[in-house]
Amino acid sequence: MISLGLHWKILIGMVVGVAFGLLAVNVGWGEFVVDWIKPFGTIFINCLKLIAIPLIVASLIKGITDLKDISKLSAMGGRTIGIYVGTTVLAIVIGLGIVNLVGPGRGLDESTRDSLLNDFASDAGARIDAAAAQREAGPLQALVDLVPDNIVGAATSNGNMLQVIFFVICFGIGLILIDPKKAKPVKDFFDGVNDVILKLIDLIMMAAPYGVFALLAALVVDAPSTDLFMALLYYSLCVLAGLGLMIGVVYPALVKVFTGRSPGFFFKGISPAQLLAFSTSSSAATLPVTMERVEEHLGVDEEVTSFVLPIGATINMDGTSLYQAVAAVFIAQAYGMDLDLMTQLGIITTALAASIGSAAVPGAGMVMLVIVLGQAGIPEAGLALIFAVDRPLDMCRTVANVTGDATVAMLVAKSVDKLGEPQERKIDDFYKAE
Ligand code: DAS
Repeated sequence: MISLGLHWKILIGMVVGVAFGLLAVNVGWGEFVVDWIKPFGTIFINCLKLIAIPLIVASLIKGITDLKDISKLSAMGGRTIGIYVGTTVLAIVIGLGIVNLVGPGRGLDESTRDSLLNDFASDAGARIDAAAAQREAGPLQALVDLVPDNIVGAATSNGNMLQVIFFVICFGIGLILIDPKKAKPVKDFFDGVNDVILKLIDLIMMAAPYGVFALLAALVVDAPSTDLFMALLYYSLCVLAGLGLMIGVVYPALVKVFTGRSPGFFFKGISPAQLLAFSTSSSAATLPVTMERVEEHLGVDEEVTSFVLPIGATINMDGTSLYQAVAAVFIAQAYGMDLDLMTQLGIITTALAASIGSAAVPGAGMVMLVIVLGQAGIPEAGLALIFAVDRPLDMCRTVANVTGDATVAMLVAKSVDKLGEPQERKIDDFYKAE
């Protein structure tokens, strides 16, 4: 009996899911898929999101208390944020280069543009309202939002991981500063919780092939018509080309140059997390697996993964920022607008801020795109033009987001000498058939 690695089992689940979805569409089983199969995909994602917060709390406290020295925390923090901003700005510049070179919006004929605007105006309006609520808040609101006034509320509300991270970092620092004899039982408790959660990840990942089967079968059934794809083909190809450059060239090159690890080693280690990011379109749901893969298969010490990855999942979204830059210029082109250099440079800063503000959940990048449009003077209603193909592009940009986080974790680990050999834990034993 051949024993397939986790990534192969997930890949098979995805392929069979797409095939089954296509079959369902052609034989009229769409409703059956939505009612009886899609729920299992939702349950799978919920299981992953369920353990994300406990994992962040336990691993971050363990990681910080292992540091024993707060100056190392600030050194690691500075490097982490610096590299995150650097890779995000690079992603935006790549996106702007491609969309200006190809000009996909200039080729969009008026009738298609107007029908897209009509067909998706209400959906776009809902996203615009969601973003407008965030935009009204003022320049320092993001900073204010970092500090929760109620940790239970922060931990339970969706996408508020940054507030949990803020509290846990404060708690970990407090733990370092108190009497070690008093701190030890607390630290041991969280060490134990951390191990339990990692074991739960193993168990949940046994269902991954079935979970992604359900997610992709449902996605194919819900997919928009092919003529919409054809109308937005060039726009989609610009986004995919940029994401492909980041995932296939930039990240493996950074890993090779700064850590000496080969692209093959990197992709073998991170691919199950990438496939999960693709299937779930959620960095938050993928985070537990990203942390497990980066630690166990890419050799990054837990002190680094527990700090770098939860923060990365919420504020480092290279794929999203690239998509926002391409989408903004595409919409401007579709309206016949020519954006001058200063406006495009402005897009770099607003896409950086918008990607940091995007929650790690499906569709968040499109909501925050409204901020980029607003700053550049591009009609926000133009969101309707790209609504139809947002979900498949969201799947791809989430893969870039997760891959970028793993890359930065390796670079930061190397810089603080915490990059070792992978300890291929027994997780794969679950999948090795007897
Ligand atoms: N789906 C988001 C994520 O989880 C990215 C996005 O919406 O752009 O990373």
